[in-house]
Amino acid sequence: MNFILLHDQVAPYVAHIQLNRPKELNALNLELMAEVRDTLKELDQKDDIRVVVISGNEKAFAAGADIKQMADKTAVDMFLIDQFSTWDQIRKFRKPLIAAVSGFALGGGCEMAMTCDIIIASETAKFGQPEIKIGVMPGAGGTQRLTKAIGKSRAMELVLTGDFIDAQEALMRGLVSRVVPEELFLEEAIKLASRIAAMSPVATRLAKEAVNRSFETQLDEGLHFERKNFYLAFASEDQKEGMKAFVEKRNPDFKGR
Ligand code: DAK
Repeated sequence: MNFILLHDQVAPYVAHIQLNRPKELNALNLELMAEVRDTLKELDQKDDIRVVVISGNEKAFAAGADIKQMADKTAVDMFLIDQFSTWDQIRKFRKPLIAAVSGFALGGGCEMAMTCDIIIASETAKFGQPEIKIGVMPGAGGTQRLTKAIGKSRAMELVLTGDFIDAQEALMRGLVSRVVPEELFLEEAIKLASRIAAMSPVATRLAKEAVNRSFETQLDEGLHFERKNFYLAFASEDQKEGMKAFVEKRNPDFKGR
């Protein structure tokens, strides 16, 4: 791997993917995206990984797709490259995925963070969809996910001006779940991942799917989907173990079955 680093077992059952093009502020070139896609695919299959944290460094989560790589592309080039299937792989990752964001999360970087399940932001995080400034518009879900997260008016303003919002505003508007000191952003994300990794991996996946459904469908369909997954949780050994452990006043020992 050239453009990302994979840190396995940074805590029990937790893997950390670090975007690693620091000189380019982690601009998402095609090669980096392919590495993220392939790594997630592998981690999805590994029984000893239950939660994944994805981060950049203090200065940048990612400053967007690689503009230098895209600059000369035609519409047909973009169509043939079909980056959407790579982005869809991130969306389809079945285990909880936490974005630990410090510094710039712009354009595709903001979209990647929003494609994750939870965003933990450092105080220095800056979010934005500045594509409009380079003559395009968000292409990896930004117009949809940002609007759902922060509301139409502010999302429209950001998408149409390319302005950034800081971590505090992102928190106030519900784009991120927590703001932490810059020096702790990764540690806090890993701590959260560890807490989630201690839960039943069956139940966490089912719950993730159901929450995402609420984001992607109307309430009726979302509730229907939630109910089906709720029933399915009762088919797992982990549900039996979890509830039995509660009754017996001990910690559960989840096996992922
Ligand atoms: N692409 C390529 N290089 C980038 C980059 C980017 N997005 N962002 C920064 N860099 C490079 C700079 O060119 C510079 O390289 P050198 O000149 O040193 O070689 C180096 O990183 C450091 O950047 P700066 O010198 O500019 O650093 P500053 O601190 O002064 O400024 C900045 C930081 C983040 C404000 C600035 O770098 C900036 O405005 N960057 C561009 C932000 C941006 O416009 N992002 C949106 C890009 S468009 C798709 C999916 C997704 C997308 C498209 C299609 N499909 C599924 C089809 C997404 C599109 C986008 O994200």
